[in-house]
Parts: sequence; structure tokens; C-alpha cells
Amino acid sequence: MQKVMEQFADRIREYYDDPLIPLARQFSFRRPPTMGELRRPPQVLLLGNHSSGKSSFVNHLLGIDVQKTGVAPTDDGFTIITHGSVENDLDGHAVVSNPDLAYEGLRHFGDQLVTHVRMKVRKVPLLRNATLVDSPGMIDEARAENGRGFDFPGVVRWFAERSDLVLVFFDPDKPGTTGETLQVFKESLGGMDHKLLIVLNKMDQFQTLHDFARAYGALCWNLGKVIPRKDLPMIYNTFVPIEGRPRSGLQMDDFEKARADLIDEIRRAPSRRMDNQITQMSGFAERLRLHAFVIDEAALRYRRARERAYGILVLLLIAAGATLFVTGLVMALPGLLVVALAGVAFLEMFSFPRTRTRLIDGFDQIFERHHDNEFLMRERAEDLHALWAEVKPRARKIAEKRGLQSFVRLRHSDRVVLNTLIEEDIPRLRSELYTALQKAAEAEEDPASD
Ligand SMILES: Nc1nc2c(ncn2[C@@H]2O[C@H](COP(=O)(O)OP(=O)(O)O)[C@@H](O)[C@H]2O)c(=O)[nH]1
Ligand SMILES: [Mg+2]
Repeated sequence: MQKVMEQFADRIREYYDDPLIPLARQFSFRRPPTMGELRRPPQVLLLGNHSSGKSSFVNHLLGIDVQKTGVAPTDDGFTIITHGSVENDLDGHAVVSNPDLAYEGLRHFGDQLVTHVRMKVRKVPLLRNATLVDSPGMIDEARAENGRGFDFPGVVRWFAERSDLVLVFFDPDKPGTTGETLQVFKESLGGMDHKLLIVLNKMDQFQTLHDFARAYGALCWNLGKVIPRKDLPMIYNTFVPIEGRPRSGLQMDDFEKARADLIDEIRRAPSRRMDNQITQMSGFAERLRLHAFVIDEAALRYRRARERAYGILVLLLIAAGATLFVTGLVMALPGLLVVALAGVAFLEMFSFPRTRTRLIDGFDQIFERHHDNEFLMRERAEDLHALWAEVKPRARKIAEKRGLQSFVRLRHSDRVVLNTLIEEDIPRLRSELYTALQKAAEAEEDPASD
């Protein structure tokens, strides 16, 4: 498995090295993921209300008491639990200042956050499959915003973007999504539905099916309000087995099965990791293509407008010069030079900047024109518009800042390479990954064939 992952990570890196990064540079597109980000191990983020059972689940999963649990809000930080042969605990400053750990980005959230981060290195084999991030409980009250001293939704987004699975725990007592939970769903988890797994925990607390149905219904209803999608993500109804708890009146088999499925998903984090990396690269490439095509087209029109204007100016000057020459007014030629200079000044100072602004304001039309054919397919049109809405602000900003002349023309061969990458290479890479992972899994199950 490890080998397969490394092999695909290398192939992904090659596509970034050529053609993506050089083209991104040519058109000042956003920064590609760093080596550290590409190399980071699979990661699973646990979110949820305070006391919903995140830490208990982590302890159960790893079979050790790594996290404190309890009703009192004891743990109010982010704990990164990762694999290592030497067990060790690091504080936030040590974590964010070590470039090998890929958590340096957290420093931007300020010291208040850094003091709320720690890392625990443990020898548990499951951690080879995924690093776990346990988080402080979300506070389900409207006034939650001002309590923390750091940008909580921002930090959650940072972790979620770098995670391959995000588990959101709910407590059946509070299946609500108000306050901070609502804020996190809206601000931190937007566009990450594919990574989300919802866990309705503490099934063992229910005495009757009616209690369960009510909590489950309330949860679905509340999620429906914050997840803009017709079908909700998978909901795992389960519980953390803890010795000495009173038995529930309900049959527990299904809830046990749900827990086993959930743990399987966590074990599969490495393949999700690769899949997410391919998705991330595909997203990068598609946005880059849009960004580059639109800017390139505008730059081309700008250059043409300049050429036309100068062409006309030169023609006029030649005509005027010839007239002066023929009519014997050669003395007026220096005057013509002044007129020429004035013409250039007018074009450069008034006319071209206006053309430029007009072209940048017209990015939408260029985009529409460029995708005429695709818009005929309804679904594709929606995707493309959403993509363009994301790309446009930066494309405009870059074009305004750099000016349209400064862009080197997008070569035809680069266009072809980019199109092939998006339409052929990436889908092929993905299907090859599936085959390779399947083979690796089979080989692991059957050690004789190794
Ligand atoms: N009955 C029951 N109690 C649980 C379950 N999971 C956690 N708890 C209890 O809920 C309390 C809070 O758990 P904890 O893991 O600290 O929650 P966290 O704040 O989300 O990390 C603890 O007293 C746990 O023993 C569960 O599945 N069923
Ligand atoms: Mg906890």
C-alpha cells in the first residue's frame, strides 16, 4: 500500500512540475501545493459538539487512553495524534516550527491558537494509516463567537482542507446545528461534502426506538439546513463501548456494525488521500485553464487593439507627411513630429488604459464566448459558472496589477497539453489508482502472494 501511494504521489508531482507549475507562473495563478503538503500522511479530523464523544472514540479506536474524556470541558485544543516509533508529546510551538511536520501554516492564526495545539506521537499501528486530529468541542450557543481568542472556523477550515476525512460527531441530546456548529458548516466545511461523515453517537443512551427516531429526525432536519445538497452525507448511528455503562433497551447490533464501518473508512484513509490529491490536482488544473484562457484571450485582444491604433496613427502620419511634402510645406514637418508624440501620449495615457479596463470588465463575455458549446449541456454549464465565479476575482486582480501586455502568449502546444491532462491523463491516473489499490489490498490480505 505504502509503495503504491509513493508511486502515485511521484506521478502527481510530475504533473505539477510539468506543465502545471510553469503555466501557473506564466499567468500568476495561485500557488500550487508544496512538497510538504503533497507528502503529508493521510489525516482524519474529528469535529463535533463538546462532549459528543470524540475523544472517547479516539481512545477506543486506538485502544489506548491517549485523550482525556469527560463531561467537563477539559480539552479545549487541537490534538494531532500521529504515528512514530518513539512516543512523545510536543507543544504547539514545537509543532508549528518544525517544517517536517507540515503544520507551519497554523502559525498565521496567532499565538492564542498555537498554545492550543499539541501533538502526541504514539506507536499504535492504525496511526500509520492516518493521523488523527481531535478538536475542541463546538459550542452550541449563539454567543460562542467571542470566546476563543482565535479564528475557530478558519482553523477548522485549515485542518479540514488538509484532511482526507472529516468526522462530525453529534450528541443525541443536542442534535442541533446552531451557534458555532452552524458557523463551522457554513464557513469551514463548504465544498467538502465528499469528505464528510456524520456520526450520531451515544446510541446506547436510548431506551426506545421512538427516542432514537426523534434524535435522528432532528439531526437530518438540521443538517438539511446547512448542507446544500439533496442527499445528505452518510450518517453513522453508533456508540463508543465503555465498560460499566447501563445497557440500552435497543438492539445494538446495527450500531456496532455502523462503528465497524466507520473504522473501516478510517483505515481506508490512504486511498482517499490519493484520490483527494488527484481531485485537488484536477481542480487546480481546471481553474488554471480557465484563468489562463481568459487572460490570454484578453491579452490578445489588447495587443490587437494597440496594433490597430498604432497602425492607424502611422498611416495618418505618413499621409500627413506626404501631403506636406507634396505641397512644399516641408518646414511644418517638425510640427508633425509634435503631433505624432501627442498622438502616442494620448493613446498610452487615455485610450489604452480604457481599452484595458473594458477588456478586464469584459472577462465574463470572454468566458461565455469561450464555452459556448459546453453551455449547451446544462449540468456542465452550472459547474463551469461555479468554477468561473471562483477564478474570476483573482484573474481580474492579476490582469489589473500586471497589465495585459505583460503576459506571454499561451502556446498552442500548452493548450493541448493542459486539455489532455484534464480530459485524459487525470481520469486515467484515477482509474489506474483504483486498480493498483485493489491489487495492493488483495496482496495484503493474501500474504503468500507477496
Ligand atoms: N453513553 C455514552 N456515553 C458516551 C459515549 N461516548 C462518550 N460518552 C461519554 O460522554 C462524555 C464526553 O465524552 P468525550 O469523549 O470527552 O467527548 P468530547 O468532548 O467530544 O471529546 C464522557 O463522559 C464519555 O464517557 C457513548 O457512545 N455513549
Ligand atoms: Mg474531547
